[in-house]
Amino acid sequence: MKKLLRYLCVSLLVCVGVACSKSGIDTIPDPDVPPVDPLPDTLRVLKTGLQFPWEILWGKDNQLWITERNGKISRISPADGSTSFSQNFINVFAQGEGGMLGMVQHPDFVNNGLLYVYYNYLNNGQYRARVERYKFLNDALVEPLVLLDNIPASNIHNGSRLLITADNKLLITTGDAANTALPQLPSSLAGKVLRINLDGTIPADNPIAGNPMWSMGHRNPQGMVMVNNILYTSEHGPNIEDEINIIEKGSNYGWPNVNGPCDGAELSFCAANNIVQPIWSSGGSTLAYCGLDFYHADKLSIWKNSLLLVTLKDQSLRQLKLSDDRKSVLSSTTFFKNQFGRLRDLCVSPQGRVYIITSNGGNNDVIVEVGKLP
Ligand SMILES: [Ca+2]
Ligand SMILES: [Ca+2]
Repeated sequence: MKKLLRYLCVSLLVCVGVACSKSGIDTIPDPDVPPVDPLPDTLRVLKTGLQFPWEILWGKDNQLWITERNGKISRISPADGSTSFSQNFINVFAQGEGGMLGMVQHPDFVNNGLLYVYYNYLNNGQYRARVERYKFLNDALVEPLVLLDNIPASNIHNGSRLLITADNKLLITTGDAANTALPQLPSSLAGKVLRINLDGTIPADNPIAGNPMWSMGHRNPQGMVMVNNILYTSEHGPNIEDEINIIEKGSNYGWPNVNGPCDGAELSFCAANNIVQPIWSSGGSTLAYCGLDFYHADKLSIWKNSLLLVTLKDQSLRQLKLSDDRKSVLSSTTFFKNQFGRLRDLCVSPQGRVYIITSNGGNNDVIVEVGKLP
């Protein structure tokens, strides 16, 4: 009798918590199917107590995955903000703006558990970065495999967003690592968008044989998103002209000789080196452009067909409305100005909710869930 009562109680609880199937017990969600969206349409702080989170992504398992710069990777429930997995990596050396940074999951993560990270470490006392693959197995990230090593790093300008394309190439942004001589050198891994295969080999159709370089002349790109084969990056300018770029194979984006649009003394260098200019820039000041994503859901309908960009210094989210061909930005609208402090990154759920991470420090960083616009 006791057993039966307990069964009835559990069944009732399960039925109250989620939409019940007819049998009343078949409630384990299939990870391949995005769950129905049972959450109210609110703007809320989903999670508190984080320390400089750097990456947030919507996992293939319909959970939120984040990195924190001090060397931590965590999985967080989008329903209630609880942490269901967390692992610290002692091989990460956090210093200045460096540490555990970019992360992306393999498209088939649910079946193969493969996950790629970009982090800083010490190589014989030299500050460096690497791209490493892990396997998520029995609730642990195991079997590390270094795919790209010895990338120049510094206290500042480490780039380091990761993205996997539809044709299974891994794209990596790198900053100039505080050395402006490097972005214009094809032989250096710094100040580039890099492109490698998922096993770390170099694709045969890269611009230069045997070189992971895909594009050059970047200062500090900390946002990257691909939409229907158009690759966008966001990039920090020095004291003016943060940039949004469309990245084309083998192209030069100008840094340090050119900042923002080609003008004044830059014109001759631009003409001689076929510099690609940004499709959007911040003009005469910097906002500190950071995480970048694309929004096309019905939920927050005024954001449809827009790039969403978060900023650190300006402490805001910028909606960059795209043209129909998505090759240019039509307008910029500011949201959440000074509401949550510095904003590092964001992701979009299949239901059209937006999740933003802050970068304020003091173990006081949060995940904000946007299910409704102000
Ligand atoms: Ca540029
Ligand atoms: Ca310029």
